[in-house]
Amino acid sequence: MKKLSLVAGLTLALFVAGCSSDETGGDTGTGSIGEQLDYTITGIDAGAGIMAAAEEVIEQYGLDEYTLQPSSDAAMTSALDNAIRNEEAIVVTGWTPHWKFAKYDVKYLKDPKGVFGEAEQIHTFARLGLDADLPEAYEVLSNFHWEQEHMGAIMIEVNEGKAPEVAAAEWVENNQDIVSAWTDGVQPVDGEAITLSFVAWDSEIASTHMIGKVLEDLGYDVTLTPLEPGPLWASIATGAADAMVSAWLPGTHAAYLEDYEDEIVDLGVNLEGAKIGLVVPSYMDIDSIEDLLE
Ligand code: PBE
Repeated sequence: MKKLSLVAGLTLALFVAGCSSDETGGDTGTGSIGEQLDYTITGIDAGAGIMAAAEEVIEQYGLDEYTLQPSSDAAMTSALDNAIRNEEAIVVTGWTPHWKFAKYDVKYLKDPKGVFGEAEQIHTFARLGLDADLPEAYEVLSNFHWEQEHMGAIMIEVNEGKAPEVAAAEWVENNQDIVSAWTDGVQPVDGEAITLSFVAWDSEIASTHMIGKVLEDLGYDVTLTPLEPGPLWASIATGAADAMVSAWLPGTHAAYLEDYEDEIVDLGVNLEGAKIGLVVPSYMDIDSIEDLLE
């Protein structure tokens, strides 16, 4: 039975692949890669680290004719969705973990000059004095460390339409073995207020709602505040927010860290092996950022 369905699945896959190349082959357009792309890189919010990195890529690879179009995570993924439906050329600023790699057949363009850097880690940062003011939260936030697949599981649920607080709560409930490693031995609290700031990137929506729920279960009155990237870092430095779990280092947010280093506390890495780059649908016949010059 298993074997049969595998064969059927393969046949279907071949059939679909066959159809699409017959019917839509050439829809990626004629002309140079640049022309097909309208010399546009679809970006996200202007203050995101990946936008600064992509501007650097344009400069270092001599992609002078290209424009980096700012938008948002939501607008970028909807442009990607639209292009893939029509099998058109598109290049976006992309990162991992992100549900787009589960949902679509997309690939990173190679970055031989290494402008986007190697693997990134996501760090947790707190405001000065949080350890004294909210020691239980400080401990949980310091302990917080999870895997890409965990963040990915919440992201996919949210992408499929679940409210972030619901997807996060379900994940926390179903993964008490992981959560308890962060909360073991930490005393419950009695309604103290804590504010976590974040940016509405899908990855950070998932992580912030998840850790917010963990703190709520411990007894905190949790407020989640969405901000732009600059204000996110400033909120921790000024103490307007207590903590954030959205700092991509060593590369993506290096400039923000440099600005605020002395006014914030690094509670360590909460996720490893993150990555940023330029992402295209796999049907595009290019492999490297250099191919954008073709
Ligand atoms: N990101 C997701 C962010 C960090 C998290 C890659 C879009 C950025 O570029 O700043």
